Order: sequence, then structure tokens, then C-alpha cells
Amino acid sequence: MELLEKIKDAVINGKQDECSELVQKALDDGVKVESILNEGLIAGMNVVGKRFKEGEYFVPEVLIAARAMNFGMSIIEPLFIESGIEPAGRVVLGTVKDDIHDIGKNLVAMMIKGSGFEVIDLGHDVPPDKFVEAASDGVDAVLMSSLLTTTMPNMTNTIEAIKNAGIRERLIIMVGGAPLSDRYAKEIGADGFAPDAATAVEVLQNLLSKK
Ligand code: B1M
Repeated sequence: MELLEKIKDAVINGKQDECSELVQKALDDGVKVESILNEGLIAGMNVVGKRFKEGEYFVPEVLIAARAMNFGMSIIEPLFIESGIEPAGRVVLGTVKDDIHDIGKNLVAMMIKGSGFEVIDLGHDVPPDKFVEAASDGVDAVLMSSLLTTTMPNMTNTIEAIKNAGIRERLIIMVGGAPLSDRYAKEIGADGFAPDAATAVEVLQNLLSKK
């Protein structure tokens, strides 16, 4: 089997050590960093996202696959700058103020990272001004997660803070989390909503392509 196909499979099957070894072997064999990223690691996470969406994979499988991908990524990341590979985009992500639920948010982070984006993960309980601060230069999108009906208004507060900072126009704003809906996202003035982590990637890519 071709090396890149093996890397893809190692991600899909969550084999972290195998994934790092194969990535290192590919580098030693002179395979381009870009190919390792796109045809190996990202291709693997795409399959994982699809299986998750179709109910074939559950949260643990996704977490294990994402960990394997991260093992592989850590080997090629230092080479990105040298080879001049630009990320697909740069996003800021966090769970809003007063909300500490971060399992779903972490899944979203992994999927998005697995699609070639640079993710600035602010963690959980993130106040509006932290989102604003992080979304300054070179950031394409702000992604917010909320799992509590009581913290959903903090998405509105964050969007307000982003508007007040004068940076709303150049940013894509996406929201998600179990109690949210597409309708709510529209009501609060977000650009997009995704019901799950795999769809989050599709929605983000779609919104950025129209930007
Ligand atoms: Co909390 N909790 N919890 N909790 N908790 C819920 C959310 C709840 C529904 C349980 C219930 O009552 N049935 C309820 C919320 C009710 C409501 O407001 N609607 C609730 C409550 C009330 C609370 C506390 C207030 C309880 C208390 O202390 N009285 C408290 C609040 C703490 C706080 O945040 N201030 C609390 C605390 C906790 C724990 C700390 C114990 C723990 C969180 C641990 C952690 O995250 N590190 C916890 C957990 C685990 C849950 C449940 C059981 C599971 C949540 C989860 O991780 N799901 C949850 C009940 C349930 O859902 N069964 C519950 C798995 C995860 C993969 O799914 O997060 O939905 P989810 O993410 C999905 C999508 O929503 C989407 O993609 C993800 C993957 O597909 N998504 C996005 C998420 N963010 C997105 C962003 C996007 C796009 C998609 O774009 C930006």
C-alpha cells in the first residue's frame, strides 16, 4: 500500500505511533509536506468526519483519530514555515463566558484543524473581550460554542463586542452547541450554524469561499 494511503488509514484507525512513524518515513523518503498533510492526515480526518456524521463513528473514535492526526501533525508542523504552506484559514474558537462544557468544542477544533485550518483555541468560559482580542490580525473566523440556554446570550454579547471593536465586517462568525439552532444563529446575527463537528467544517469552508 502506498505510504500516504497508510498514513490516512493510521488516522482513520486512531493508530498514533504508527501515524508518527509513517509520517517520518514519508519525510525521509522525500514525500512533500503538502502531500503528507493533504493526502494523508487531512484525507484521513475527512473520512473520520464522514463516519461521525453518518453515525458509524462515535465521540471516542473521533477523539482517538484526532489524537493520531495530531501526532503526525506535530512532526510536520515545524516544516510548514520552511515550505511556505499557508493554512486553509485561521480561526478563533471557544466556549462562551460562564460555560465550561468543552467536549463538543474540542471535537470541532480537531475536525477543523484536521481540515488544514490553524485553530486558536481559547478554551472555555471565554469572555467577549478575549474573543475580540484574539480575533484581531489575520483571523478569518470566530467560532463560539454554548451548551447552556443560560449562556447562549453570551454569544450575542460577543457579537456585540466584535461589532463595537469595528472588526465584524472582516470576520465570519459561526455558532454551535446542542441548544442552538440555525434560526437562533440568524436571530443573533451570526453567519453560520452547524449541528455537529463534521458539518462545522463544511459550513466554515462554504462561508469562507463566499467571503
Ligand atoms: Co452539563 N449540562 N452542566 N456538564 N452536560 C448539559 C449540557 C445538560 C443538557 C444536561 C441536562 O440537564 N440534561 C444541561 C444543560 C441544560 C440547558 O441549559 N439546556 C447541563 C447543565 C444544566 C449543567 C450544569 C448547570 C449542572 C449544574 O451544575 N447544575 C453545569 C454547568 C457548568 C457550567 O458550564 N457553568 C454543568 C456541568 C457539566 C460538567 C462539568 C459535569 C460536564 C462538562 C465537562 C466538559 O465539557 N469538560 C457536563 C456534561 C458532560 C454534560 C452533558 C452530559 C454532555 C455534554 C457533552 O459533552 N456532549 C450534557 C447532557 C447531554 O448532552 N447529554 C450536559 C457530547 C458533545 C460531543 O456534544 O457538546 O453537543 P456537544 O457538541 C456537539 C454539537 O453540539 C456540536 O458539535 C459537537 C460534536 O458533534 N457543537 C458545535 C458544539 N459546539 C459547536 C460549535 C460549532 C459547531 C458545532 O461552531 C462554532
